[in-house]
Formats: sequence, C-alpha cells, structure tokens
Amino acid sequence: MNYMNESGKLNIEDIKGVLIPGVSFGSKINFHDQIDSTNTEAKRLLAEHRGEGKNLHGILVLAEEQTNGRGRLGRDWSSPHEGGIWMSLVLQPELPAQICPMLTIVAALAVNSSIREHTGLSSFIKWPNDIIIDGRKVCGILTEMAGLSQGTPDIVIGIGINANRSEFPEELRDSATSLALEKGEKINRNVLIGKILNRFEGYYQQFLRSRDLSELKAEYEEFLVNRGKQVRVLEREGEYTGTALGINEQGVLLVESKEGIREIISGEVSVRGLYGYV
Ligand code: BT5
Repeated sequence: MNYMNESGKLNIEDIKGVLIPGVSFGSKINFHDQIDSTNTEAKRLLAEHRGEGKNLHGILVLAEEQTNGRGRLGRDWSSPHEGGIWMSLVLQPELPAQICPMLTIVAALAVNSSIREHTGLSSFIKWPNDIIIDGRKVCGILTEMAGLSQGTPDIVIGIGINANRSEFPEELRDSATSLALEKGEKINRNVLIGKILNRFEGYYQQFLRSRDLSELKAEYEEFLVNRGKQVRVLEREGEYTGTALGINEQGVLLVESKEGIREIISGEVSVRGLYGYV
C-alpha cells in the first residue's frame, strides 16, 4: 500500500481495509466533512437511540473539520479542515460508571503505540490524556459519560490528533505539533485510524478482563513522559512539586512530594514539567 492514498483524504473504505475482521470498534463509521464536535454528535446519536439497548457500541464518528471542538473542562480544541484526525468512539460497556474514566488511559495507550508503529516517531504519554512528541502535544483525548443503557454507562471517547496539519494558531505554536511536522512528510490518516481502532479494541478486552489497569500499567508507564522526573502539580488550592513515580491500577498518578506519596486523580488537577508543559 502507498504510504499516502492518492488524495490524502479520509476514506471509510480505506479505514475498514485495515480493521481486523470481526472487531467491533469502527464496524460502523459515520463520516462528516464538517461538524460541531464528534463527541457532541456521538452523544446526540446515543440520545436518539436511548432505550434501544446497547446497539451503538463500536460506532465511530469521524470529521474532517470541527467547528466547536472541545477539550476538557470547556476548553477549546483547535480542529481545522484537512489534516487532522477528529474522531469519537461510542462504547457501551457493561461496567460500573466509576471505573469508566480509566478508559482514557486505555485509549492513550492505543493511540501512543499506534503512532509509534505507524510513523516510527518517539511519542510519549503525558498523564492522563495527552500524547507528546518532542515536548509538544500531538493528541488529546476527551472521555465523556453520556447516560445509561440497561443500567450501565454509555461512553464517548474523543480522540484528536494533529496528523498532517502544518499550521497552528498563535497561542498553540509553542505547545503543539503534528505528526507530519515531526516526521517531515505526510502520513496516511486512514491507516493510522484503522490501527488505533484495532489496538484500542485489543487493550479494551484486556481491560474488561481485569476491570482495572493491572495488565496495562507496565506498558503505560514505559511511555509516561514524566516518569521519574520532577513535576509541578497544579491544584485549585495551590501547587506543589514532586517526582512522578507512575500510575496505580486505577490510573491514579503517584507523585512523591515532601509530604510523602500523593495520589493524583484526574479532573481539576494539571501536571506540568518544572520548566514547561512536559
Ligand atoms: C484535550 O483536552 O486534550 C482533549 C481534546 C479532545 C479533542 C477531540 S477531537 C474529537 C473529539 N471531539 C471533540 O470535540 N473533542 C474530541 P485538554 O487536556 O483540556 O486540552 C485542551 C488544551 O489543549 C487547550 O486549552 C489548548 O491549550 C490545547 N490545544 C487545543 N487544541 C489543540 C490542538 N489541536 N493540538 C494541541 N493542543 C491543543
């Protein structure tokens, strides 16, 4: 297969050609040239079909452009036309709601290892939801709970990857990068999407077996960008510094500070390097 397809455009058939037969992630793909947010669209789909059971599991919503891409806590996600991968996967796991936030960690692992395999670039994970190359953010993940079907939660995992874009708005120039900028050539987005879906499903099955990160923790930690390094933990009440040790089986970040080992639960807390973002 050519490294690039002829047009470089997103193409459902090309993505499906990469999927392992029988996998459920991406078994249906809804493509939009432009949409407000693929996470919002996935939630709309779930709301429309509420009460019909778990028949949307594995659907992927994919867009060439988002006009209202969202990050966590109401932050914006820059997602212009052509070059990005803006996609949301619907999951309807039979799991208690409180363990679903760990799916962000599972997704990050899948994206990180797929980027490495597909591009050869040395990407790393910045806990909990960023993929970093050379100190800059190339991908962010937004996991949202979208209601309940048959008593267990419907989940939307939004994945935004700066794949082939070469420009960023002024405010992101120092902190963001793309796969193409790092590699020096464009990548085939369709193949990368297919690989992510395959890997994510594999890791997801492992996660379902243990219902925690015990099987995935070692691999996550291998790629944790801050591991063993000094970090600043920014909380609403103030900030402190410490050494990032790794994660526990619930996906909590462990930071050793003067007061001992602190457990950092994702949410309102930000973790930064001492001298910058990483
Ligand atoms: C995230 O939030 O990193 C989650 C981003 C999820 C985006 C996907 S795209 C498909 C799906 N549909 C959506 O609407 N969203 C998901 P957070 O950790 O809060 O980081 C947001 C911050 O990252 C912003 O405040 C900016 O500083 C920075 N940022 C915004 N756009 C960026 C981009 N394209 N690349 C790198 N950094 C960006």
